[in-house]
Amino acid sequence: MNSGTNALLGGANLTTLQAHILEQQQRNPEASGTLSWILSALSISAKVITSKVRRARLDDVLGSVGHENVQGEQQQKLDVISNEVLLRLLGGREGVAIVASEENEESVILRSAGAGDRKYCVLFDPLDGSSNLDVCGGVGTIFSILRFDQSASKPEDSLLQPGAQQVAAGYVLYGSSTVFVLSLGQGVDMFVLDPSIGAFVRVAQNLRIPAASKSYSVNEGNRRSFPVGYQRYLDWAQEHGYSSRYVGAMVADLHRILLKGGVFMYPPTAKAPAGKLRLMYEANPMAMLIEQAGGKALVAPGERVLDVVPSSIHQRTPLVIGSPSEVDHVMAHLV
Ligand code: AHM
Ligand code: MG
Repeated sequence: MNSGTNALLGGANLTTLQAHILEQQQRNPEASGTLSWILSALSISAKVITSKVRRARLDDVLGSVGHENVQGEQQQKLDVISNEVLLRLLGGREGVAIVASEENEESVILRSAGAGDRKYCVLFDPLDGSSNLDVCGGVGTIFSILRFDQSASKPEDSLLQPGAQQVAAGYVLYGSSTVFVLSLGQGVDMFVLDPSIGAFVRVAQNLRIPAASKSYSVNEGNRRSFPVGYQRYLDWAQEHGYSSRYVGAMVADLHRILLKGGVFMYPPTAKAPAGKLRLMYEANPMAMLIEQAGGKALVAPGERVLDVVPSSIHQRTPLVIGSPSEVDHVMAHLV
């Protein structure tokens, strides 16, 4: 490669998400390529959703369903559109047995596996924090991939596995750029969508979360209905010079925490006594990513998010997640 081409590519080591996935596949002699195809569907979905998010105001797909755009067409909300994009693209991949989405009450059984087939279940929140869209704030897609369990008595039961069994997890943040963060269980890698070439380019490998940072992220408007331990923690943090940062879209808040450190919490509240966030497609994938980056994700003192055995796909959970020392500080006030 000559120096001109090199400069054009921003250095000789340009690795796309696609190439990264193939690299990982080649490292595993047992890999059949099925998971790579599923990840490629997620990568294409992220590009399609990026273009929809960037045009949301122009296409008048903000706010609620059931109104017309300037051309007099009925518009669907962007989270419904994002859901359809993911369902369609994942539905076209032979290796996907079941998909479950925040937007669908029931999981969608696409195909059950025959003996010897290696198939997967994909769970996702298509557009997390979508109310942020109305104000041009960051929103995200979160996904979790589990092996399809052939021994489950009903196909849906195959989904009810603890997060520790996730094969892969990731999120896409549609912010000032589109970022794809992925873990296949061996660290966390980050990719940025280069709009000029239409590809996700690897920008960081084996990300490590800072061990500590004096920053917490919580909806403090709910403070008076938090269990008393969280209120004690907030008093302590404020006495110790902590900053507060809260976007209101978990993907954006946790992306900041992954890179800069801190702790994110969604405790039980009067309105959401079991917590607001969903275990299987919000807390579990984020917990896998943060743990893989050296952080912690707990439901309560000594209780890892990833060890919770789910009883339903839409179940909620309290969540304390982020830099290991910061999660420990919260937990010290909960006991
Ligand atoms: P959603 O899946 O309906 O978008 O809700 C999840 C979002 C998270 O992204 C965010 O952290 C949280 O809800 C914000 O909730 P609140 O407005 O109660 O603070
Ligand atoms: Mg959500």
